[in-house]
Amino acid sequence: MSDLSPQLLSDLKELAARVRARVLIAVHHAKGGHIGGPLSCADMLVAFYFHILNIDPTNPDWEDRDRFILSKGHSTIALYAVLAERGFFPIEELLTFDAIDSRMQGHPDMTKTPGIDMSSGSLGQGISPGIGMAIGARMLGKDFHTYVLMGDGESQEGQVWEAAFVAARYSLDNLTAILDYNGLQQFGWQESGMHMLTPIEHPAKKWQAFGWNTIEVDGHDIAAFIGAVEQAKAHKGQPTVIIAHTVKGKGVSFMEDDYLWHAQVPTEEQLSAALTELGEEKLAPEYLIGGAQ
Ligand SMILES: Cc1ncc(C[n+]2csc(CCOP(=O)(O)OP(=O)(O)O)c2C)c(N)n1
Repeated sequence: MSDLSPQLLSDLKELAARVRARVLIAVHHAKGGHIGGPLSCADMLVAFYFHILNIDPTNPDWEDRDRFILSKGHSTIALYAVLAERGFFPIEELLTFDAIDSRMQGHPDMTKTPGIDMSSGSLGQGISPGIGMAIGARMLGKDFHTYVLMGDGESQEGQVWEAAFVAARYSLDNLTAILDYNGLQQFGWQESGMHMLTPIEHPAKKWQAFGWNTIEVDGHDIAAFIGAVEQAKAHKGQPTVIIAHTVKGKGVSFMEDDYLWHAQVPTEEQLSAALTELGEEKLAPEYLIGGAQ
């Protein structure tokens, strides 16, 4: 467990609520986008960009920075919200999400957006460039760390396991993967109601079989998550995967644990209710306040 001050922890929690609100507002404004996945990883992204990563928002291409790859690229609106809060670009730009020619594309584009270390969106492809970055750091004698955040549905892609095998083969202890283990993906199956079988069962055993060190943690407990990352960085001789137990749609009760909120645009009423639940009514766009009256 990390020894964060109570004040810092409370600031990070507040930030995570604000990031969730910004995700909902941006998707509502764009009339399209993902919600469940971004809300699932919001706490971890805040932990990374406000505490863990060695980065400089004024110099996003600083060559000694830690690298972060959002392999589950469909969750990028949460990453944009965190990057905006961290000062990589203006908050207002979030409202250009998914618009033609915007830097806030529906999936992250490293050639467009400051702070994005790798383009992604086609699931399964994030660990491979993460391996390249980790080997690159080793060859150049640099001590930056590379992190890759991926989904459990994403883990059905074969490339994930080819990459897992290679990372262990090279003993890449400067590479940490995070599995956003929310147990849902894009669709459910009728016979199981809102649920489907967890995309990847017993992930720790599987990653261990591929030669990785594993740590399990609650992905919404920011202090515990930061502690898990510190443990991962301290582990030598093997790459580590942090299996973060999460809830898809976390933070908004009527979106939680329901695959139908994977990618759905909230109505004005739903957005209002969600912002109230998050304690972020103050962020509600004017048209929404008008609409709700
Ligand atoms: C190769 C590929 N196949 C399908 C998709 C469409 N797709 C986008 S998100 C998603 C589900 C992802 O589920 P998961 O990785 O569990 O993410 P989360 O639940 O965190 O949203 C799918 C199938 C894609 N982006 N890439």
